Amino acid sequence: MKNFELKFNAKAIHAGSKPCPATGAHIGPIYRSSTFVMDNVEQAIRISQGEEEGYSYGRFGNPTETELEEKMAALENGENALATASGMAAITTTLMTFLKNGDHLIAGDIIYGCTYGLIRDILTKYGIEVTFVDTSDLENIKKAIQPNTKVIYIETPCNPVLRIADIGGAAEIAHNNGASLIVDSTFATPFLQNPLDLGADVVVHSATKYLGGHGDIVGGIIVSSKEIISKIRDPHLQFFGGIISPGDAFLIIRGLKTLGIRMKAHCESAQAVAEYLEEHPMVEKVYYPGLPSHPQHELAKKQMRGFGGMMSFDVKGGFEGGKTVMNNVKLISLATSLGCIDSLIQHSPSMSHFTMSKEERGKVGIMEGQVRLSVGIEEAENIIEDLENALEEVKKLGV
Ligand code: LCS
Repeated sequence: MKNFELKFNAKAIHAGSKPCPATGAHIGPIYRSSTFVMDNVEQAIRISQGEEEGYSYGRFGNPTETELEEKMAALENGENALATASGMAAITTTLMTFLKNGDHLIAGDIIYGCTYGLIRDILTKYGIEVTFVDTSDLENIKKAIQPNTKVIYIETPCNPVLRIADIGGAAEIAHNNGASLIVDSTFATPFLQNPLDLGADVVVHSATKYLGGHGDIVGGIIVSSKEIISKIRDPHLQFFGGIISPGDAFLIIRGLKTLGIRMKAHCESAQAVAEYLEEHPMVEKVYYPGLPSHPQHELAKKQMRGFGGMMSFDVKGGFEGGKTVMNNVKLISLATSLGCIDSLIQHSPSMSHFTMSKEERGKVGIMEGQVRLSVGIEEAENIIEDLENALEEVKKLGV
């Protein structure tokens, strides 16, 4: 029989998943168990010393978690993966594995607000030096390199203004200077980009978003080489303890099986919505990598296989204009988070980026009235009709 290479959906459905070995149940069970029974003490010793593969305690690993990790490793073309309690657990555990007192970290100046807060307030407390730069220009990264730079951390596309960083270029700078590149690829998902293929050392995701896809779990994933994952798992995740629950791992596994078809629908609707908004007289600016007006549109075309479901836009009338849109949509929910099957709208300064001060946000162009839209898989016509009605209310403000 000839071997064949699995395409994205086939991988998402089959990688890591198998029927229950005990009962033959088609869908593997959720292994709800905090500990695992040993045959004898000799086996307990072999497992604890890594001489035998096996499960011993829930915080060290669980078969449902393994199924998720194998699936994500396959989708990101990584050797191994590690599932965590949240995207933030994935990020903190990875950064704490790579960095120690006296090291220097270069991070994007526009990234998810809690990641920004973690780096600015917590890592610096442990003697880690930090430089925030606009990572959409490789020159800024080059200029920030110091002899003690150990990590370059980028988010691409970035939250909330969808700036794109050149993953291959950033990896080259990192590796020429003895540093590692960590990429938060939450907005892209493995359907649209594979950072490890472009040279990144580690890719992290908030699985709460597109990977789960249905807004019913909080989780995170780290994908990398076997060696790096094993360092992050043992001892860092084992000691920090931010593991995923088996029930949440199961829902992410289920979500991943339809990631490909969902992402296609997100991309298609988002492109139509972005084009509509860009033409609207009450909208000042649209931030979406699928628009030729986006400053890194060409890079996005090269590095990604589509432009995703996320966008931000500035409404005429500043805060009043943006607020009027967010308070008048009906189909779209006013809620933070993103990547759900249903469309969500939010006020970035007060919701996803509350940890940044007004001055910090102002410096990097997160406008006070800015609206972020996570375009769901509803038909674009309906999303546009909802926005049209809300934008009519902005016209009435006379701005
Ligand atoms: N990375 C990115 C790019 C994110 O957008 C988020 C959360 C995280 C990491 C953290 O993941 P979590 O721990 O929440 O699973 N972004 C959110 C947002 O924009 N609104 O609410 C959460």
